[in-house]
Amino acid sequence: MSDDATITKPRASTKPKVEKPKLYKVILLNDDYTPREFVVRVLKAEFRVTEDQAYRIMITAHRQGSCVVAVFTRDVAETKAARATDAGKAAGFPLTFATEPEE
Ligand code: TYC
Repeated sequence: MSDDATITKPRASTKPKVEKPKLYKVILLNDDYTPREFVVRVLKAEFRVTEDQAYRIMITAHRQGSCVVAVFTRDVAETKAARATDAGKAAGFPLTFATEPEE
């Protein structure tokens, strides 16, 4: 063995082996044209919320301009937002669901 050989002791790692995935919010945006009942129907179908929860989310967006529907991994959030927005478009409404990373 050479003189300058150094032995490094392995240290206990503090880095988690499994990274937790970043989460994304799906946000419902208000508009002046989509009927309230239609918004409720889309929320129930795409996000599996109850009538009561869907109504509260819809009325919050209606009054405040937007409302967080739920948080998911990026892929799921983007897919659900796109599907829900497409459901509005297919019926001729400007209903929009956006996504945004959580802090
Ligand atoms: N503002 C719409 C109306 O008065 C209803 C509505 C609520 C539309 C929430 C979109 O995200 C929305 N018919």
